[in-house]
Amino acid sequence: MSANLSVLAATLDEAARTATEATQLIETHPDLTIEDAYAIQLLNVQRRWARGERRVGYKMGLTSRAKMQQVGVSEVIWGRLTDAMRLEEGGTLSLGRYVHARVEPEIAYIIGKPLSGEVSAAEALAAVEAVAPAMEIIDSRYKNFKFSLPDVIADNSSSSGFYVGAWSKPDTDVSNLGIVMEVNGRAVQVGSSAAILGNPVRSLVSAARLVGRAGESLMPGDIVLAGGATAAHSLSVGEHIRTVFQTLGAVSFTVGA
Ligand code: 0L1
Ligand code: MG
Repeated sequence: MSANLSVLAATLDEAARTATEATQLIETHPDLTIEDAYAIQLLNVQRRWARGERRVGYKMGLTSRAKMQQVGVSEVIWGRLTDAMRLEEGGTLSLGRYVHARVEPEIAYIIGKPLSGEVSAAEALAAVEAVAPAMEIIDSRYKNFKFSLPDVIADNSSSSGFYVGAWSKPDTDVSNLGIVMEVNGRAVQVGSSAAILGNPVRSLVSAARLVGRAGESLMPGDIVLAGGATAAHSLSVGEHIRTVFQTLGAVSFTVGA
C-alpha cells in the first residue's frame, strides 16, 4: 500500500489545484487506513510548502455530533493550514478556485505557548494568546462532497480557506456564544459555539493530543480553527455572507465568480 501513497496524494493535490472533482480513494484502495490517510495529507502539505506556502496552524473537523453522525465516527479529525488558505476578511471569494465550496462558522484560537500531547482544558487555555470569530471554507475534492473517513483525512479534512475576525483577549468566554450566519441579510444558520464538542476548548485539547501523536506541536503564532458550530452552507456567486458571533463581533465576505 505505502508505495502508492504518493500517487494518491498527487491525485488529490491536482484536484485541489485545478478545482476538479476526484474519485474517492477507497473506491480503488478499500484497504486505505487512517494512518495512510494522514500520511497522504502530510505529503500534500509538504508539496504546498515546496511551492512556497507557509504553515500557519491547524483545523479541527467533525467536531459536532451532527457531523460525526454524518460520517459515522466518534473521533475528531484534523488538517493543516497554510498562509495561502487565509482569506481577506470583508473581501471577495473567487468561487471558481474551488470544486464546490461551503462555509461554516468557527472559533479561532491563536497560540501563545507551545502545546502538545495530553493536556487539560486549563493547560490549553493557558497556552492561548487570543480568540476570534472565524469562518472556514471547506471544499471536499470528492464528487458530490461524499467521502469515507480515510478519504476526508487524506484530503486535508476538506480544508481550503478561512477568514478570521478581530482578536479578543484570551480569557474571553467562548464556551456558549450565540452565532447567526446570514446570506444576503437573511439568517440561514443559527447555533452556538457549544456545538463544538460542548465547548471549543475541548477541540483545542484534542488538537494538542492529535498533532502531538503525529510528532507535531501547536506553536506560538499558530491559528487553530476549533470546528464548525452549525451546518455548512453551500456557496453561490453573488452571496454576501456575514456571521455574527455574540461578544466577538462579525466576519463577512462576498462570493464572486
Ligand atoms: O471542518 C469540518 O468539520 C469538515 C471536516 C470534513 C467533513 C466535511 O467536509 O464536511
Ligand atoms: Mg470546519
